[in-house]
Amino acid sequence: QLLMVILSVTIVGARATERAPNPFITHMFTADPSAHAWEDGRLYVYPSTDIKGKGYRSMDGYHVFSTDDMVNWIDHGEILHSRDVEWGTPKGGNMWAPDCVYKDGTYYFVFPHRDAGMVWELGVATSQDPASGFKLLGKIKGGRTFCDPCVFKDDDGQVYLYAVVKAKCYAAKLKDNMMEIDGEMVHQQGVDEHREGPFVFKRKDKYYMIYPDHSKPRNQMQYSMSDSPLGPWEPKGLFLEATNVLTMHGSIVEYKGQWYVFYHNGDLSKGKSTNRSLCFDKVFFNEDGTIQMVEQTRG
Ligand code: FUB
Repeated sequence: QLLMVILSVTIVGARATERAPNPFITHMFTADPSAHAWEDGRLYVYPSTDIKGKGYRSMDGYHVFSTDDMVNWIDHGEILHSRDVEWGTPKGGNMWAPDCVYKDGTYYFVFPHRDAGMVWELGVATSQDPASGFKLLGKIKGGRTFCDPCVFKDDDGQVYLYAVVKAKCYAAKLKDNMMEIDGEMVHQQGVDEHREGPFVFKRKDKYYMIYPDHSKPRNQMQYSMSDSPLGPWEPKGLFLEATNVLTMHGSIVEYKGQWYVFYHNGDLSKGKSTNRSLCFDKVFFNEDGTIQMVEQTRG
């Protein structure tokens, strides 16, 4: 098994620069990046996979990527595929934006996948390793019809689930078993421009929710701040302009003292909205905690 793991790891970038150029994953199409700095000192990114020449319903399988220097990225290979999900649609595909959270020695990978009736369910797979060995645990009770999950762990160990129905964001505590919602998913107030793909992080006792908005023709990234993980949220506006694809989806993480935003663009597909590629850029905060406009780098 060790040999399998070693063989499945691919070095995808190695340059004598301060950072990998955007897009930083170039050997396959990837979207909706959820980035986390785990206890082993590496930065991991959990995106969804776009399939060349195909649409959103064909999105299938999840890879994990990691780095320890923002230059050299490793593709750890596929950690989960629709064929591994016994309650999923027999058509396969329909594996959209995931997230991952580390709790009590286990990595919980949470992903939206359509069931046999083509209804979205939130699945959970677990592993003791951040980038391999994930096994399906089941689906979150009460997670039916929700999509684009975000799982945020607060400093006290409580995990919160955020997810989307009809362009509205809902959230609740997850029980310790990570398979049940504690109470009910509650509509989040103060994220009025929200469209999909919420991501929550904490900085200096403030909670931030970033989310794609309804901007036409291409979504942009806005954010809201709160003193509580379940809001109410105060809208703070735009911090990341649209790229050259219709959707926007991303995450913010601190790694080695620098904050980064991860998102996707269409630079490797001439702007095809269903063939996206991962990018990252530095994020800076003002004294009052608000986020400065991000300078998008290309190439
Ligand atoms: O990638 C498929 C869907 O497009 C995601 O779930 C949305 O957030 C949007 O990026």
